[in-house]
Amino acid sequence: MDEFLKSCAQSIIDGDGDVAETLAKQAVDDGAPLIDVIEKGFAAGIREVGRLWGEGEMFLPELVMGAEAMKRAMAILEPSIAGSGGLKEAAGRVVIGTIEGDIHDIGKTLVATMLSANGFEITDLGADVPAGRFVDEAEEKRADCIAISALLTTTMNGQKKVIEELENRSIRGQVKVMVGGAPCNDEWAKEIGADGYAGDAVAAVALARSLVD
Ligand code: B12
Repeated sequence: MDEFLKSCAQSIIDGDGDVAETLAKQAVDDGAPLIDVIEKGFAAGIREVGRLWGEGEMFLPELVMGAEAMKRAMAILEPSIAGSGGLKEAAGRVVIGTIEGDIHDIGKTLVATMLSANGFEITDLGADVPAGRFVDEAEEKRADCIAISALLTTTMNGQKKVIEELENRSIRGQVKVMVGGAPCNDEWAKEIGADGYAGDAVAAVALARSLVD
């Protein structure tokens, strides 16, 4: 399994979408633990790509190729995770998206998929979503929880704007807010008055359950 996970990571580092897709199909066919395949395989690869890029050892086209390979693998893995059912208890309605100005959607989509696989009803607004739109949709869908992803230090402040918008409309008490994404942490969640932070998709499910309960 370790070798397999390493190959998954390497396919992303190489930006090789064909290999990533083949490995993802193999994981599904073999009944491999798909969350591990994503977190310890493909996502480890994209994080390494980010590290190499941050250190100037990779250029933007290679970063984009890595992200595209990742998306191709995810397109195969996600339907199988969503179809796996998971535990259906404590479901609630969640409106999720990546905040305005931020196009990173891989982690957000993974969180949405995991929540859905665990019985939550998901409205996925995609990426680059204005603060007001999160609140509009939460009101319309009578959501229990708004989940906001931010991957950039320049966009994370938008998470705070969503909470301010809820306060402006006097509905802050009716909907929980959870935040996530690489620059976020527990302290940030506290600082902006969010109800919780989770560092990965598995923790996000546990957090959503506890907030909705
Ligand atoms: C892939 C990637 C891209 C891809 C995005 C493709 C896509 N469709 O998503 C592309 C190439 C397009 C890209 C563009 C840019 N990127 Co980029 N990118 C990354 C990279 C390498 C990986 C992100 C990723 O997908 N990780 C894998 C997923 C599975 O992990 P995740 O996103 O962290 O999500 C998990 C958790 O955080 C959590 N989570 C996520 N969201 C949520 C939400 C909730 C509610 C909860 C509870 C949990 C949760 O659960 C997820 C699953 O486990 C990161 C590096 C890194 N280490 O994060 C840089 C990174 C985020 N990018 C960065 C930058 C600077 C950019 C650009 C500005 C580059 C440029 N100069 O153009 C642009 C931004 C454009 C924009 N306006 O958004 C910087 C941000 C630096 C900073 N401090 O702000 C990073 C950190 C790279 C670096 N080391 O410098 N990027």
